[in-house]
Amino acid sequence: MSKPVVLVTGANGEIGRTLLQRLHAEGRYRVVTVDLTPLAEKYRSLCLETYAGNIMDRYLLDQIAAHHDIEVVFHLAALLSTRGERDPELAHQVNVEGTLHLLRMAQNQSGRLGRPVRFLFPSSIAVYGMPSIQEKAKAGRVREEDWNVPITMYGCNKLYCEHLGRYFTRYFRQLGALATAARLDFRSLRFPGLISAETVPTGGTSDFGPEMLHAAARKQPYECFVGPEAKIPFMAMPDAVSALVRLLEADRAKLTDTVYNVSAFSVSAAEIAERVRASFPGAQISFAPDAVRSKIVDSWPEDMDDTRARNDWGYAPAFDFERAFDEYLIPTIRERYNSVPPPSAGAR
Ligand code: AKB
Repeated sequence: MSKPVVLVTGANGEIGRTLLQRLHAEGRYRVVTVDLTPLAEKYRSLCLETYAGNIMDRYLLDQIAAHHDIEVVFHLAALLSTRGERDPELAHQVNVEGTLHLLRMAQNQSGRLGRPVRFLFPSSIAVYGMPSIQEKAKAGRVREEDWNVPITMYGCNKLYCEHLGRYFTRYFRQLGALATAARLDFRSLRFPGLISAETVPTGGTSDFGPEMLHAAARKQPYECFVGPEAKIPFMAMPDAVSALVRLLEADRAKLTDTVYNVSAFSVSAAEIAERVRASFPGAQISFAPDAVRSKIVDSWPEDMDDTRARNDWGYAPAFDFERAFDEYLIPTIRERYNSVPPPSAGAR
């Protein structure tokens, strides 16, 4: 019996690279990727096939589906929140129309297979819109149905695609002959800011966390674009990939919804800076808040209530703030940059 085929879009991105390594290590799937940029050789060798192309190209997606019996889609390709504010129209095209093309392809594939293609979709904390710092502090850990009033094009895109996925899963062509055909199985996670030791994100507004850490490892000064008090939830990248794979494997009958909050640790920019300085003494970290990017981060909740994910499919992050730095970020980044900071009483 040949292993099922998984399609990963945006495979060259932050989540994509870590996911490819995880799927390869687990060895249960054959992986096909599509990304705007050719996959780096290190990752290409982990895949059955790699395609360089645009998810807006329906012909390419149909060709990929014609050559590979895809049973799972991890749709990671997206323009993130800051990049999306610089070109909202393009963000809509990629984030919404591109996603619709993938959903259409997965729906057609479900019909061909006679069973649902599982469609994993990373949504985001960006779907929330807290009206003020005071409300944000008062609300604390928000539930999935609270404050769904995003202030960015990216947040609007992610929220709408959550609803698109629910529609394809439960109601697609409910009036037509396809009403009883196999529909796809959409499963979505609302991620907080993600911090990877391997890569630095681009185009996001939660990027201040990883940017600060990687700049210190490279012994470069870092000017943080939000204020020290800016606070949102974060997650170590290995936990993000573990959550995606765990949700993929979850029993559909136990899932009470198609969208889940997942969180790990809620920290301020000042707390990240303090922790980075403890590991990289002499790190030059300053704060020069950008008014718009600060407003975006302030509109995101301090934390997300992930009780439903824990109850329905056993979500449990391995890394809290301290463990993320002590056991994953600092050791991996030091190895990556070969940057061993000078011995200091403050170093950990
Ligand atoms: C962004 O900053 O846009 C993303 C996100 C929070 O989804 N990292």
